[in-house]
Amino acid sequence: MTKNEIADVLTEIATLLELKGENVFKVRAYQAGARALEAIEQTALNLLLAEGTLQSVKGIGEALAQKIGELHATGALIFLEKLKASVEPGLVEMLQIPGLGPKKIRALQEKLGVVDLPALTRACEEGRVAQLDGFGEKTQEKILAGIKNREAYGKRHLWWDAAEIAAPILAGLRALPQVKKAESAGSLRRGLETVGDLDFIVAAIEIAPVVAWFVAQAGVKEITAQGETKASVRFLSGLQADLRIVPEEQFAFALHHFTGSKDHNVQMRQRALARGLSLSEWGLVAAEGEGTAKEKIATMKLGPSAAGSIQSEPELFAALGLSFIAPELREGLDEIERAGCAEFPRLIEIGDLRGAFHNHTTASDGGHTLAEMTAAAEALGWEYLGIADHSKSSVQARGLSEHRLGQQLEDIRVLNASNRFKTHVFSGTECDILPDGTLDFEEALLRQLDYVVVSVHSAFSQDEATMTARLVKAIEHPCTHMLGHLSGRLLLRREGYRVDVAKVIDAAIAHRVIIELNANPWRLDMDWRHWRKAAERGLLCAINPDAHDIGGLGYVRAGINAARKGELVAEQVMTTWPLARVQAWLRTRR
Ligand code: DGT
Ligand code: CA
Ligand code: CA
Ligand code: ZN
Repeated sequence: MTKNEIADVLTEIATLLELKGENVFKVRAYQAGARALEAIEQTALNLLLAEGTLQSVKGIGEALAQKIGELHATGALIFLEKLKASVEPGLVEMLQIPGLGPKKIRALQEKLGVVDLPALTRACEEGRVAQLDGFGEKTQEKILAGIKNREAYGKRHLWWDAAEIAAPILAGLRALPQVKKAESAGSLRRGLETVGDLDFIVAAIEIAPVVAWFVAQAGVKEITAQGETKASVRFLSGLQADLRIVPEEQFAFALHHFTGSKDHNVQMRQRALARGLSLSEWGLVAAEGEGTAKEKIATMKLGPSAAGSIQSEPELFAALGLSFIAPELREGLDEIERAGCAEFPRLIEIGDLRGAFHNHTTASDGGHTLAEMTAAAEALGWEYLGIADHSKSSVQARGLSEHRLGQQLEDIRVLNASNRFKTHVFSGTECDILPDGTLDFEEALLRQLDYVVVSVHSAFSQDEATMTARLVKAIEHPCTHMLGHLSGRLLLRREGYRVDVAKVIDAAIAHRVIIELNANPWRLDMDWRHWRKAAERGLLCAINPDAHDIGGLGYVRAGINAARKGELVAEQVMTTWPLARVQAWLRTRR
């Protein structure tokens, strides 16, 4: 970390301590430390740290010097993590409201019992905040406006929505004559299920026209920052985007840095340090000697592993003795350690898919007919398409009765026999798992279908043990092939129901039942965090778009992201298998 970054951390610590009502001298010590760092030269700081004499600087004591050393070397501080965890999260959130500092927040807490934003909103609306000493009507109004603004703009966005906004911008950037390279970075590139903001990294020979083009994009509501080499904008949806422009020789470093994640970056920097190197968004240079990486590169004091020779991320990883780590795996889990030992297997790609199983038609709540859905699957080049309309208990989704399911079965038989499409259609059902774990259709009917997906669509509020037993019972049913959307979550809208995921995975493995990776961008369920371990233990996956219209088939792209984050390879995902193998597998489950 640079001295300015460290100073910011010290200021943050002071704020958190003040928020906790800690001793004012302690608070001031951190504030003074931050000011002292701001006054000092980076080279002087490096020297003092190297000599271990930082505490000789006015305003920096023994304890502070130790913390600064830790931050400088590792970019992280255990003390800060602990401190953050000890403060009520609602109070920390209140700090983001303009006009609210630690003193005011403490007053709100002590006098009005306000500890989070919903309570603060109520207190403002009831006029109680205006009556407090040092607040008044104006402040109250400003706080309310700040909360509303935060609600509109502070939220995260679905990966899918963010990707749709990013795609034309990235294409536009690449088409500019001044642009040599352009990529989107950040959580979007890592394929995270939700995205805070977009990050674009561009290598350009001329900067100003690129910035001018970026801030003039359709849908830009506001330019929130504009500097010499960067700009930030806010789109109508509230999504923000950061653009950074770098010289071409820095592109790989900037792309890696701004792809993150932050945890991954911290660990990469530690690995570099252990090899006597300093890694940053600007380059990779020898760690010893004076100056930051940026300064060293600026003054061309380049070491043998200088920035100039590294042109790409694979080369950057190789320079640290690592095999290439796909962006989706850079979450700071154990990927760096593993990349030091071996290559990662080739992760699943969109082109590996040959079909999907959980799709709806106009027979239940879908928007396109069986023939329209099949034509769309054929256009995607899929060998097979599974139709799984809702079952009779899902009344609101126009679930099929036994009679109507029988008709659909016949329709599918006729369609396949007609050879009208190259895509084979499997007849299935998304059969409700009733609250007691039994299925919505009789076994005799289920046996006539090619396959059965079982899902929960009711009684979401069951306790964990009941819900877990319910899912396990459905998995044990002899006709079940797949479990649909395991947790029932809707990202940014609704938490999943309470369920013991480990027990459900165990049951699925034991009974050779597939757990789907529901690729609907709102769901991405089962969560990517469970896949790697489960698949290693033999769990089979199916990437299912849960399409309710022809456009919905394209959701598999979001599913591929999640599958890659879960480190799945094609073999572990049944929907990459050829038709004959899928048919054989479905039959052995009978
Ligand atoms: P988001 O936008 O909240 O979904 O998540 P990210 O990962 O896109 O985060 P963002 O946009 O704040 O920053 C992009 C990347 O830049 C981040 O993944 C890692 C890097 N980065 C940002 N701030 C820091 C930092 O304080 N330390 C380190 N080591 N890296 C950072
Ligand atoms: Ca971001
Ligand atoms: Ca950002
Ligand atoms: Zn469903």
